[in-house]
Amino acid sequence: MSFASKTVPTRPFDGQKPGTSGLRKAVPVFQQTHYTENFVQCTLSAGLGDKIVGSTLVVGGDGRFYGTETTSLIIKICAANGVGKLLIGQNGIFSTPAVSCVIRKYQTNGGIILTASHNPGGPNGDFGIKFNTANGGPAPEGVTSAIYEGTKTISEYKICPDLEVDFSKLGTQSFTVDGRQFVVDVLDSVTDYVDYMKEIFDFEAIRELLGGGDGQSGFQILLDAMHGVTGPYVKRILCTELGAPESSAVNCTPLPDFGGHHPDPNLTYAASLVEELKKGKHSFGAAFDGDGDRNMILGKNAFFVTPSDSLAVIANNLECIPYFKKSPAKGFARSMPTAGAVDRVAKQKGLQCYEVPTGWKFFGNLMDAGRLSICGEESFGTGSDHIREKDGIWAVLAWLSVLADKKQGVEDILMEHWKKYGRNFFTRYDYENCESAPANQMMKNLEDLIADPAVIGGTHCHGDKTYKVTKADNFEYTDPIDKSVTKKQGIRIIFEDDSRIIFRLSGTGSSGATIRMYVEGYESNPSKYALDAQVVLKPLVEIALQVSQLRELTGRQEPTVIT
Ligand code: VG1
Ligand code: CO
Repeated sequence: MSFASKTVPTRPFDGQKPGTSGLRKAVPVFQQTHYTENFVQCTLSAGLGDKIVGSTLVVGGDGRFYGTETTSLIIKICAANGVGKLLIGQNGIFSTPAVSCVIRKYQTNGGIILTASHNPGGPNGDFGIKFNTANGGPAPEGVTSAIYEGTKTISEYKICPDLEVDFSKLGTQSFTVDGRQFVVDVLDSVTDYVDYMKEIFDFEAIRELLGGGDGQSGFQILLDAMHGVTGPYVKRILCTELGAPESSAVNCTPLPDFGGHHPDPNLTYAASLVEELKKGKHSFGAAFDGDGDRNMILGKNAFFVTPSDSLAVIANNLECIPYFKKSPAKGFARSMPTAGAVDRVAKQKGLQCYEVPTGWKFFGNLMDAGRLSICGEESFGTGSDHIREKDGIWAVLAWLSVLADKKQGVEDILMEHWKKYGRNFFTRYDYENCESAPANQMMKNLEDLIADPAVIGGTHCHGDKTYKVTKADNFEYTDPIDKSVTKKQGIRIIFEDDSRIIFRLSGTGSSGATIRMYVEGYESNPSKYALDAQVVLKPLVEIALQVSQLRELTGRQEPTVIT
């Protein structure tokens, strides 16, 4: 069928600046006339440049409200701009890691992901548009700022208004648009990803751990997809392929509003999983976020594995994953606020460990240059160079591989790990939806504080604990590969014993300001390993609150979420 495109006049909108990963706002913002069209047009123009005509892109999202409407718009705008082919997940569904996998497998020019990750969905919830480049990873700063610049001056976009494509049906559909061929290939959302996981992991070993198909091993697992996109992946991989009983997969139907919850795998928002695990029936539990790139790992009796430790444990046990037998680890990395547990593993193995700003895009350059194999963030993100996104299902398969190999429980593995390396206690306090002015003021005050040379050598006390400042800065990163410099990535105050307090403002929030306060303290006394992080870190938390005047400035006495 033949179609003609047209050019539609538009005007710039405020606030189309992409944050930590893509543009996120409340749904009604995207529903304003031309708002989504503008952003998609600028994404294509800046993201693909002179490669637009004849390019191939992947499109998919986490199934949240407004996803199908946006997918239809993207099809029309891509067709009008001369894109040659779209690979779309059936019904517009792809997890973020699956998009990365498909971009790389079919060597496309990039992809568009429709998600607001772990933020709530629904008519009044959040929505987001994210662009990934040809390496499968989130667009680097250069591309996102070019997109943003475009949104400030856009005066028209191209669209093929009559092109309606049914993306619920698998298979290839061809159209003629302005005399050019335009192809839409609707792919099964899970197949390419599952095939890849089978190459990476020893499915037979995991299958045996889970009871060889009858689920009778005594090793019971519980996976909570939180009504996000991972549901179909969990069912196909863990149940169909690996033999876990159906009862081990809960909340596996993706819902446009995630059942009214935050699809955020932490101790607060995944509380029902925690409660279930506390009953002691399951040996392993995990939850995933809306778009499937985050994971939370729990052991028996809801033993919580902090993501910084999860990363270190996986890095320490790579021998049991066939992928790393074939290509041994090249280096490790973590985001700056992530606790330094993985650094100790890297040191022991004689590998480099990189510290990068928050956001997965910073890992990509190191991976593409062959310097990095395993990386993670304290915010429930773990992954490897198999793709260029963090990957929740991958993390679970990595953990199950370790458990199958070591034949120990999650808690025992952590205890053994701490005995070898010591324990990096970590906690993060989130103050969501604060007023912007006081939050900015707090950051400004902290800037001023660290600019004063007298801060170094100063002491801070709480109870019988005294901490002496040895370093204070606003984290700055020079990319070792392209030498680009990223400034002001978080205020750090580092003490004599390597304890740290860190402050930054979230780049993914969709309204107001979210303050993140990170606290880390290292302990090498084995009698303390089993203690609660909140107890051990209490003095540092109090010092952080005093130094920042967070309570006084924001009026918040308690954080919204503690990790
Ligand atoms: C948060 C996390 C960060 C993560 C980002 C995207 O960013 O802290 O570690 O990379 O979300 O995660 P911020 O700027 O709000 O702190 V997700 O699961 O969007 O893809
Ligand atoms: Co996410």
